[in-house]
Formats: sequence, structure tokens, C-alpha cells
Amino acid sequence: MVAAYIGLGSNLDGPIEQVERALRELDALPKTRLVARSRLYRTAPWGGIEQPDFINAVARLETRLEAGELMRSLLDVEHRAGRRRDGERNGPRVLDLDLLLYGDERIDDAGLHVPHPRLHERAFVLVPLTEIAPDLVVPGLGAVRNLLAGIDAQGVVPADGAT
Ligand code: PH2
Ligand code: MG
Ligand code: MG
Repeated sequence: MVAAYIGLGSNLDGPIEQVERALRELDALPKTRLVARSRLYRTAPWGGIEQPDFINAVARLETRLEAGELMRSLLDVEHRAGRRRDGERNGPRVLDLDLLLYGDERIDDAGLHVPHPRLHERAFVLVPLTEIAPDLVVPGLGAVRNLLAGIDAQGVVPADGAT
């Protein structure tokens, strides 16, 4: 079994439901179970494009899928949600599932880069990841709680409540 961390995001077509449904679909993947999930966070869009706020979350899976198989499964779940890869880079999307970490492996293949290359600069990933795995070490970068301490996380708030 390998522990894999998935970043989930949506800012179109009912983002909260999109992310909740995707979490159920991750748990239902073959050879895989969902063992932890963060709360939902409402997050300011990152990347310089004017667009609606996102809902983001992070999940920990235990899986016997190979990294490449898991990546293809994530793309399938995105596709079933109606994701079409014709939008602009960093633009709005109905569902985005990013493979953040796969055990302690470092992978650099076409279409598969693990750890996710921008993980350490994104509060919408580091806040939910720190919630479920503060001591997790990102290969080459250190513990996630220390990565979070180095960035501005102001635009990331729990989606269930005030401010
Ligand atoms: N995803 C992006 C680009 N910008 N901003 C937020 N807040 N959340 C995201 O998930 C996100 C983003 C590209 O994948
Ligand atoms: Mg993404
Ligand atoms: Mg993606």
C-alpha cells in the first residue's frame, strides 16, 4: 500500500458538490480507499485570472494502483464530472484532481510530476494538507507545516463558516 495525497479543486457548476462527489469517487476507485480528508476551503483564485473563488480540499488515499494508473483514474473522474481540457491555463474548471504526493517517490514523466511542482507555493494546497498531515515531509522540501509557515495563507478560509 502506498499513501497518496490528492488536491481537489472546483470553481464551476456547484463547486462544493463537485468536490464532495469526487471524494466519494476516489474512495470507490479500485485497489484504493480514502483514509483522510480535509475540510472544504473557500480560496481566492491563484494565477492572475479573474474568476470565481475555488472550493479546495486534500485527500489521503491508500492505494495499490501504480502512480500512472492512479493519475489516469484521476483524469477519468475529472472527465466524468464534465471537465474538458480546452480552458485557459489556471482558468476556471468544474473539477481538478492533482496528484500531490505518491509515497516518497519523485517522478518526472510526461504528464506526471510528483511531488506536484507548485505544491510548496500554493496556500490552497498547503492549508488543507497541513490540516490532515502537518508532519508529512515533501521529498526535497521538508515538512508541510514549515512550507505553510513560509507563505501568505490569507485567501484560504473554511467553507462552512464565517470569514
Ligand atoms: N487551481 C488552479 C489555478 N488557480 N486557485 C485556487 N484558489 N484553487 C485552485 O485549485 C486553483 C487555483 C489550476 O489548477
Ligand atoms: Mg491544479
Ligand atoms: Mg490538474
